[in-house]
Amino acid sequence: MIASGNEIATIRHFINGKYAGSADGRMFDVFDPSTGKVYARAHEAGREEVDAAVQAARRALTGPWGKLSIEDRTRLLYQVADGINARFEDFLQAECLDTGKPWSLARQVDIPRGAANFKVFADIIKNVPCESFMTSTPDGRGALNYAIRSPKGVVAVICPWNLPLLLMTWKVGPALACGNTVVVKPSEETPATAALLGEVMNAAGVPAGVFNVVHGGGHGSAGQFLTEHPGISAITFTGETSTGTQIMQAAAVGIRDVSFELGGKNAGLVFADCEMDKAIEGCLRSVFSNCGQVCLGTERLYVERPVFREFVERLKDGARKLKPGRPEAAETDFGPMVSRQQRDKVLGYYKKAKVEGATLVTGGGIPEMPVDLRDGFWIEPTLWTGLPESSAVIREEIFGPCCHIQPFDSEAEAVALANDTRYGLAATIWTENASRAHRVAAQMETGITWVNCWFLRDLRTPFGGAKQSGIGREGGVHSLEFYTELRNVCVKL
Ligand code: NAD
Ligand code: 6OD
Repeated sequence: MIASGNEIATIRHFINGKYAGSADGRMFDVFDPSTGKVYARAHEAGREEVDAAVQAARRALTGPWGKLSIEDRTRLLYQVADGINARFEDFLQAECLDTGKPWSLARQVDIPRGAANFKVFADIIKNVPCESFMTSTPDGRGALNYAIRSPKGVVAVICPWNLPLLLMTWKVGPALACGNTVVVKPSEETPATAALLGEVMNAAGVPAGVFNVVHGGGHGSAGQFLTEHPGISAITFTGETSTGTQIMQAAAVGIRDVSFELGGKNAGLVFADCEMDKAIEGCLRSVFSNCGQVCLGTERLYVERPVFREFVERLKDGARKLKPGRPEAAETDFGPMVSRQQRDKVLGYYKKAKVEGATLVTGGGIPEMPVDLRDGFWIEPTLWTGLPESSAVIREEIFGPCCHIQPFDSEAEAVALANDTRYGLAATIWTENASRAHRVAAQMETGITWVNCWFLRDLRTPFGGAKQSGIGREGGVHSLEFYTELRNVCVKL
């Protein structure tokens, strides 16, 4: 897969159990965001490679994979999870080369979740009950109705760059557990771990064609070709809301089902009765983890006025202590942005905040880095106060390590401010008043609300976005709703 040459590695598609290049030889550069240097070149799929992957996936549905019992299928998924763990260091290196994220973060979050996503859904599918009804009939003998789940077919899995392995396997795990086959299109920024997963699938004995990967971009490239392919039965997508609109249009042709996890502009509400140490620690994570490139991250903080000054000072101190540096260094806890383009976008918001009259609490630019990291896509963690709610910085998803902090005077005002957005992905509430916590949580127009924590995940729970942050829910049995076709059988007795 990543065939190391002298310097630059090569990343190939994984189709029908084999690594392959593109017929027309088209390739694109893959950057190490910490140095800004090209570290690999990936083959770019045209319609031909996408078609080969979809055809392989379609054939695999009726091959040995389709004939496996649930026990045998889930055993294979356990072997995939074990295979990821066995090659933990390879996945760690690949993920951190692609994203620049600190090894400490990927070691704790991304790679373990990559394995867990297979085990959890293997367990869930084994234990899912079957719905049944006894129905009365005029002859008094009745009928038995029962529902059975069958795979949807070939699922297209289209992924973003921020948590590449975690978010890909979060879809591939349940899709395979339900008996589907998949064609994955990882982000063009971060193709490495998807490609590496092919080796693990082969080693685990997953039949050829069940898991396929094609590389390339979105519009006018592999992403678009995949979503338009008539052999695709359903599309699961994580990414920007505007991309979701395009994919939904493609899915409309042939009436294919979609599951979308999209953008967010998540609010954090800090009440004066919070435990301040806990709130500061949690908000530092929710604003700055993964260099702010987490869809669930907080970009708007509303703080009750009596503790506003203290909160801003302490969050500033915490932000200033974050250490950018080499991803592998033990002391590094702050990585670069994924690409120059993404950094330029975020720096654009830093400029806008200045023009709109924000008070800069900390950051606002590019940090000084050692010579070998100077061309990396580094950016300063940034906090502002003083902007009106109409500001672009408060209304639009930035997806960077920055947050605006605003005081509030009443619970009702805090709820109204949090909900005043077209997005509805996540909210966090910091309070030690349990009644307030439940009351406010119930009013959040979001798919997930965390109280006194952030990104604490139980994979059995429903996950997804309200409003323009998504369509559908995945997680636990909710994933089965998307990845299976529920069919009813009615037997006259
Ligand atoms: P993006 O929408 O630009 O790209 C995501 C994927 O879609 C990439 O693989 C890309 O190549 C592909 N793509 C782009 N245009 C396409 C098209 N027309 N047809 C088919 N595929 C296409 O998103 P991104 O920049 O990679 O990721 C950042 C965004 O993802 C942010 O908005 C963030 O909030 C969102 N996100 C959401 C969640 C969630 O769980 N809700 C999780 C992570 C990221
Ligand atoms: O934890 C998950 O399952 C999940 N989908 C996280 C999304 C993070 C967004 O950046």
